[in-house]
Amino acid sequence: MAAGVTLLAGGAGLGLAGRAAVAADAPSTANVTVKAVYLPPVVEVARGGKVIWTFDDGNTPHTVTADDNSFGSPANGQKSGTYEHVFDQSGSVSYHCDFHLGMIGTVNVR
Ligand SMILES: [Cu+2]
Repeated sequence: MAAGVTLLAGGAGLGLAGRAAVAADAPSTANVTVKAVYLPPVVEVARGGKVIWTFDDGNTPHTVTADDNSFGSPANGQKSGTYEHVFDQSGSVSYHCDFHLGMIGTVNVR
């Protein structure tokens, strides 16, 4: 396996002349804050990467529920703490909150 898989967030530090040809420039971890909306609503991770959602909306519970039900936080909602999921397949996965219509997000897996 090629060395050089880094944990760079965002694009910082790219452009090195000798950078290994890793499969993706996408970060291996992405963070989403769950308030009245998902912030940011669209994130990108490399295949095998992880998204961490942090619930931070006071007494209002939310869920992180894949539209195709391939992943999901507890169905009764979560008010604090985190939920995380590792994405092993490339593609785009949309998700939503079971409690709030229009509260939607997308994970793009490279
Ligand atoms: Cu919600």
